[in-house]
Amino acid sequence: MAGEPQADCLFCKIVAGEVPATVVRDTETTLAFRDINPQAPTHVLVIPKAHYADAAALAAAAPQITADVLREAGEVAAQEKIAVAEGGPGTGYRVVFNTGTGAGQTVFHAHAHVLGGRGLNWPPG
Ligand code: D5M
Repeated sequence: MAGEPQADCLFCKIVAGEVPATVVRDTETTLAFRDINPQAPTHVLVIPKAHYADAAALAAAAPQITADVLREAGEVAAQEKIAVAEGGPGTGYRVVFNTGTGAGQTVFHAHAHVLGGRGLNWPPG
């Protein structure tokens, strides 16, 4: 059920401490940890501790936790010193929710990718 821990979910296991992760921020409702396969010098995942399959399910069921995830994405960027509003390549950051396998989602527990520390192209690949 949405919001309840899922036995077969990798990120629920990270929340439960059953799978190790390099945690950079921890709040009552969210956890932020380094991506195991970083695509940029800073690549941190921010997840709700409660289980929702993707960003849309999270937003539909839990707007406050959605806001918590977005606020924490900004806090991660500030902590990583990439939250530069006006600067050149390598400053600023991107927050991405891959949603659906066709868009690259591989873990079906909602997560925001926080990417920065290098130039980021637009449109993304
Ligand atoms: O993003 C899922 C991301 O999760 C992907 O970038 C790899 C990352 N990942 C997978 N396993 C781990 C562990 N154990 N720790 C940290 N990061 C992990 P998606 O948008 O679903 O493709």
